[in-house]
Amino acid sequence: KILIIGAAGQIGSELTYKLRSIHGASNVIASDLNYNNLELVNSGTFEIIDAMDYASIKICCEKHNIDTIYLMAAILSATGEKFPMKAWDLNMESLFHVLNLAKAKAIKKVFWPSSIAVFGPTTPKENTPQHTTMEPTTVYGITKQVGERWCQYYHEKYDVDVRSLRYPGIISWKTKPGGGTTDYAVEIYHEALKHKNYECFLSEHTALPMMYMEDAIDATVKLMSADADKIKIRSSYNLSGISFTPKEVAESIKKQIPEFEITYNPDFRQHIANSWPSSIDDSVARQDWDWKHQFDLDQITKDMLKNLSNK
Ligand code: VAH
Repeated sequence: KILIIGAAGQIGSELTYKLRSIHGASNVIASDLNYNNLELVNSGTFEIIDAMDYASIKICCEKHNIDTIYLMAAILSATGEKFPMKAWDLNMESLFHVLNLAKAKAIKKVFWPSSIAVFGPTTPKENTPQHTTMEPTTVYGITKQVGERWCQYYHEKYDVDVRSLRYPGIISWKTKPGGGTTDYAVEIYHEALKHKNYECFLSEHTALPMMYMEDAIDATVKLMSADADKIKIRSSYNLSGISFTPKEVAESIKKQIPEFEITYNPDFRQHIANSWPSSIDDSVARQDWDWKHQFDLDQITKDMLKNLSNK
């Protein structure tokens, strides 16, 4: 059975629904410290787990006969800059707990998300390659870089089957993201519908790698179901869909809502965004396990506005 830690989060919640549709609801246990998402809590087995508490994770695995864990709990880039040691503690302790359960053969498989935040200002910005200079300047990015090192170490030293993706910014409508720098690309759709204008906290030409949630979930399912011998990268795979700037997403929205207006008022998150690549080369993921994204910007815009209007 599958346990999702951090199931109430932006990716965790959609991963829960998707994995339940594939494996059956009774075979996917959702867990989080936050139990306020009643749709999620009432959609199947839900356990309250603190990702930093090894005992509660271990007990849950024994209780539900878990063999695979998706560790989706983390403090993201913007919040991590406000609470550096909390971000380090949560992001690292939770990873060690899950890797050590796998090392002890208490579970068989682990998914752990990395991020384009592993890259820094000295990384080539365009079509950032799988193997390159990585000097992250955010606490979140540091936890993802060192987390990748530990994933590769546990795979090579203890034969742990841990798999990982360097997610770009992810756009979705079901569950709001929390504390990220790419969150503007979600907020802008909510504001476009509510107020027909949006004050963007990044400057208009800030290009960042982005992806629609459906693509991110498909990539995660594809990676985790691939034969182990196809997985050549045990740190974390570059993953990319599209790249766009706030100006480009505003133009895409204007095609649907002509009177939409955007203004720019960059805040501390501009410095974080400036340290990240503007586009990613994910050719290694494409060749190793046949990855391909589907959604382009206008398709994302149409799907976001349609679903947010119906919500
Ligand atoms: C963040 N959404 O903004 C996350 C993600 C690449 C960005 O890691 O921190």
